[in-house]
Amino acid sequence: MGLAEKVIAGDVQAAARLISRIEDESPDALAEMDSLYPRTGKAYIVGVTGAPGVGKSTLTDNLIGFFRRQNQTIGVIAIDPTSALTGGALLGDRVRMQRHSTDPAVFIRSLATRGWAGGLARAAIGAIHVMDALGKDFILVETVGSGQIEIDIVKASDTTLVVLTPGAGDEIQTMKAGILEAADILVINKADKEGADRLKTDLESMLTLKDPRSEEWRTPVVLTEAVNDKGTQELAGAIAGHRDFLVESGGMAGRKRERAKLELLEAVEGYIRDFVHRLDGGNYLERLVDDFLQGKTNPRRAAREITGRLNNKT
Ligand SMILES: Nc1nc2c(ncn2[C@@H]2O[C@H](COP(=O)(O)OP(=O)(O)OP(=O)(O)O)[C@@H](O)[C@H]2O)c(=O)[nH]1
Ligand SMILES: [Mg+2]
Repeated sequence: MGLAEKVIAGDVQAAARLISRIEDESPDALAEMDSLYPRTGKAYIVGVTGAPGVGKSTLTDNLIGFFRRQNQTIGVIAIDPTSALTGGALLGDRVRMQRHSTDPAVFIRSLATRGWAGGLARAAIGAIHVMDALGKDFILVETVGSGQIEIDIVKASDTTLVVLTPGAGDEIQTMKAGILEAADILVINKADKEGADRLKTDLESMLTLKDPRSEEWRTPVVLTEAVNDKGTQELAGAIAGHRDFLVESGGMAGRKRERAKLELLEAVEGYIRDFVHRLDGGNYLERLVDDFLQGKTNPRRAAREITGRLNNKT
């Protein structure tokens, strides 16, 4: 039996192995994925994003607990785009979600950046598919709010939670830069701290300003106190509400389409990258770089030349 078949049969170890191979960008992993696709599309994907330390992992842990009480099975993917620099692999996340680490219905996996940023998004989407094919009902994807990876993960999710904390004036700035639009649900965690209600009022007025009479989804603002498992039920209720909205409005199809597009583009980029790196045993790329440095070519011309080689497949 291949890894994919084992995953479909519910083999957790095979799933872990397949995700590692996807992370390593191993070609046989991509081949395994081919047989996995027909078995995906059932899981509901929730992205959890926000600045470092706002309580994403604690909230995720609470949501796992809530969904488990409803007999749902859970996959968790924790993404750390900075861990390649720090060398740490989300030790904190592991510790905070340990409560569920022995529950066979919960599958937790962290992913770290190894190469270029696009590779991480690709690995994350691969891991989502594996957990989906494994039969998980919900997949929670935790990512630190920074840059492109976050945006890609937002695109990959059905419901995106953006987590804030009171006293975060600069976070509202970040949101103005676009993350507000990306949030399906805003979570104010650490509601035990001063200023939570004020932040809620501020956010709600910003949201009203955004689209006063819109018939679209109205982003709810949910207060939580994750360390004390408070607000979890409200949060889970908001997720269920958004899911219902997506199903009724037809928005679910749009998200799936967005996800498929992202994945296709990542695959194409990866394919071309690999192709260029392998051309003439790697010499071709080096020659192009030499030519560029010596002013004999430019990136646009080089790109056209590469496309030519791609056409001839030599
Ligand atoms: N006071 C208070 N502290 C909290 C609350 N929720 C989480 N914390 C604490 O905040 C710290 C960070 O929590 P995490 O869940 O690790 O936050 P995170 O967003 O996953 O952090 P990174 O993954 O490092 O970005 C921990 O010390 C938590 O105990 C809360 O509701 N109130
Ligand atoms: Mg965390």
